[in-house]
Amino acid sequence: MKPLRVAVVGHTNTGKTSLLRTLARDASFGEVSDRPAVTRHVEGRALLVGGRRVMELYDTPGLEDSIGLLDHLQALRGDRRSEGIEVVRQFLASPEAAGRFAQEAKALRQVVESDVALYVLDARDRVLGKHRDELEILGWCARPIVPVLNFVASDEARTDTWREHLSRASMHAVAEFDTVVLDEEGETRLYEKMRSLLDAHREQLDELIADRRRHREELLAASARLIAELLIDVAAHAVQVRTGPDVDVRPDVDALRDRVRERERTAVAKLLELFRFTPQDYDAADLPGVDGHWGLDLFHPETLKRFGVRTGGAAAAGASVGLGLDLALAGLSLGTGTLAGAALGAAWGLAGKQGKRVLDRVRGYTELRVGDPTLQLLLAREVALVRALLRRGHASVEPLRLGDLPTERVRLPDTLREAKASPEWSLLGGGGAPSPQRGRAVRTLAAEVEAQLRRVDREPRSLRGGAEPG
Ligand SMILES: Nc1nc2c(ncn2[C@@H]2O[C@H](COP(=O)(O)OP(=O)(O)OP(=O)(O)O)[C@@H](O)[C@H]2O)c(=O)[nH]1
Ligand SMILES: [Mg+2]
Repeated sequence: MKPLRVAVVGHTNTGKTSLLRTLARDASFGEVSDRPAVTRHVEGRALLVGGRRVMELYDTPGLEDSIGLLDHLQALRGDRRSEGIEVVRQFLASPEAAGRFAQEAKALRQVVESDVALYVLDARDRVLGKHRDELEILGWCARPIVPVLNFVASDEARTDTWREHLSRASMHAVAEFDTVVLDEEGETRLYEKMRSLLDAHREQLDELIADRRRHREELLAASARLIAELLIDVAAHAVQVRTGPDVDVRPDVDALRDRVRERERTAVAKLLELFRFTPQDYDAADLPGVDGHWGLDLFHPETLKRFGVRTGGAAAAGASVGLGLDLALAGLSLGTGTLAGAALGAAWGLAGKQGKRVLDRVRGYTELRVGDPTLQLLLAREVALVRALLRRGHASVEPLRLGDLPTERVRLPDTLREAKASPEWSLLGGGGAPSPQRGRAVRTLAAEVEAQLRRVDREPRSLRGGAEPG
């Protein structure tokens, strides 16, 4: 079956190119700008399902002079009773279509050559003469038209006024959208509106709707897996260091932190890639731009506090061993040989099972590892990131914002406790191939993380501002 051809038309600056970016999940399509008349030519983009083109979207230049064009078309028609489409064809073949109305002609030609037109409106606009004329001209093209109210997330959107006006113009299948805030249900409704007007293309639109749903499920599962791998790597990682009055563990502490930071950066890069966003959307070096949250170092107690994680344990551990590293050690757990072996075993819950490592500590070794608060922070951050990515339209030009953190208190999954007793699960130290045990742990943890992602995803979403819950 031939792909469904869709012309995206409307006044300049209403977000036509942005709509294409969002529907195609492609932030690099065309040029999006506040300047008027940015798109100068028709440009197409296919939507694929299972490698097949099911829809072709065509971006068009904005209709600038619809008032002048309607006058022109009416003059062309004169007293004749010709159908609108004939007049439009006559116009498209005339010199004016290459001259004075060149931009408009490109858009109209694409409408005439398509199966349906999406007529994009800025819902913040007042209903003006130019809109009435645009609608009338599109009516002459004899193609089904689905008006798309864009910018509906804005406080100034006049959605009801527009619906009423469009309804008076006999347009009842109106879609609401905001290209910056991705609302999958809004997207589904848009396709459903098209389906209601295009019986011959039902199947393709159904396929597309189903594919989008499936894709979202895959995104959730794949994100959960990336987060699980990160957490297992970090939780299981342990470094043995000597302790004593004359030993400085700071270099070891710093090295461990750097490894963990780098590991988080890798995970974030993979998450961005998974959602088809580019590193420019979230620049690790440009930290303060992102709502302050990302700007806070993973190991700074203030960060833990901001993310609602209590620091008592780890910071206190650093202080209590009297190494004078209390704050410097925040976020890292410190097992220490200065404690009695029995107390230590109890504290770590490792006695018997991990005899040698306990013994090492008693002999004046200590084990550095990332503490629970930091693990909680990592989990909270990554969950917040995925939530923001799930709601980010590919037309967004603002830097990625995490918004408020998920309201749910982040609980550390049990699998992570097990990970702490299994340093060989971590690939952080450069270790060998992943073991089957690690694989199982990642799967178990990923299932828990996925459940958490679904919960935060269900949190009420306000369209305004995107990521923050209502
Ligand atoms: N907040 C918000 N901004 C949007 C939305 N859609 C588009 N924009 C912004 O509006 C401006 C115009 O968007 P474009 O997609 O370039 O508009 P266009 O209709 O293709 O414009 P021309 O090609 O010039 O006709 C850009 O600054 C976009 O970032 C939206 O739904 N919400
Ligand atoms: Mg454009």
